[in-house]
Amino acid sequence: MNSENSIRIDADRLWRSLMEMARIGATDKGGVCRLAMTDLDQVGRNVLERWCREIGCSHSLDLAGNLFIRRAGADDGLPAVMTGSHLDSQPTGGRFDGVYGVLAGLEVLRTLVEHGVTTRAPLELAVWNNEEGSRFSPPMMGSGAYAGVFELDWVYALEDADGVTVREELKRLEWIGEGLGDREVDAYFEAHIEQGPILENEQTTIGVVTGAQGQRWYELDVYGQEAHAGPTPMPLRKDALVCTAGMIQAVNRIGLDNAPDACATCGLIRVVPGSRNVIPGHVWTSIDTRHPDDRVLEDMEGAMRREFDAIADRYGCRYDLSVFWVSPATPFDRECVDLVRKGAAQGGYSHRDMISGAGHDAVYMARKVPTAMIFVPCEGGISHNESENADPEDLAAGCQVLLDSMLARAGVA
Ligand code: HGY
Ligand code: MN
Ligand code: MN
Repeated sequence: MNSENSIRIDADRLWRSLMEMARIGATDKGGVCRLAMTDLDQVGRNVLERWCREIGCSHSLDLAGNLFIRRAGADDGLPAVMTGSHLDSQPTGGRFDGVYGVLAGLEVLRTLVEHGVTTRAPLELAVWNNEEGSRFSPPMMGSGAYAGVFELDWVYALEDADGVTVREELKRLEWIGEGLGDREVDAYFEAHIEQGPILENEQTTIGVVTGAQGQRWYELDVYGQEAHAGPTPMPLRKDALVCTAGMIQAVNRIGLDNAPDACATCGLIRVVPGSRNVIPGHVWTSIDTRHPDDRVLEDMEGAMRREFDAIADRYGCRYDLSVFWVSPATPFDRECVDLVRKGAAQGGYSHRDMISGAGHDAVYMARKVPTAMIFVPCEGGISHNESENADPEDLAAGCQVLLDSMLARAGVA
């Protein structure tokens, strides 16, 4: 590709666009908070749409609030080669998670316009709605609706912590477009920071992502008995929070027991009634488990249930463990993965095959069209953290591989 494709992306222009987008929802600690379907999410889209209009691209929305930017191909009737990612962030998110994939896609379009190159097939850049699943769970909501994983009415009824629904927010923002999942797409490539330490530790520039690991998210409700924190003797208590603490330790231990590939995280906890001098009677906790092999995830769930039975008995509590969301381990398309690997090799970038530890919109797009991802390192492997950082040269390398992969797939007129 690179032997044929001599056009190079503009690394400085990519970095400038990333830093300009990072100002929208910027936090004091150098990160961003741009929660899905908030006014700041809209401001980010306004900036992107302005940049896309400047290079003559059109844009449209679908019924799930996903945004699509399109650059016509010489043979515009062909299915599009698509790239994309997300602009929404975690509450204490970083400047690159998701944004990098969107702005690397913009840089590909800007580069082609600048060099007067038209692809044979049209190109599309997708901004998926609510990838993070922080304000409205589950994650990858927009791409999941697009891929038919989530029913649209179910998505519309999802509520945030204040009881606001997705439908209300989409209407307020005027993000309810037309169609869902029916775009003519030939292949999908997504660039993203790795969000883990492998590439940096190995001083490797490009991750050739061959698939994504499986995820199983649960909701754990533990029920004890509310009682006065003063007169209630310790042996007589049914303390739902102490019981939950034991279960959280068990979740962590089960993750460690399935090392090196398993992950297990409790990220959210709600204590009822949440008063200093009342023994908690009910505790709700989120559990996020991940592994490249779905069978191991099943085994981890069995181990959790066995350990929770014993812990609940010990503390005189009862519990309910419900499966909230499952994303099976997803292999990416061999041909598309080969294009990424070839792009990295021809660009002279060090590269290695790897599995994605995080979920991405590409996981759902892989259910619809041939899909692959391009990873670049991030500092210390840290992400979902305001200190998230990446090297401009690595970001440019990933963007160049994205350009070369898309050109190879879409052809040049
Ligand atoms: O949770 C994930 O893997 C993604 O960052 N939403
Ligand atoms: Mn992301
Ligand atoms: Mn993320």
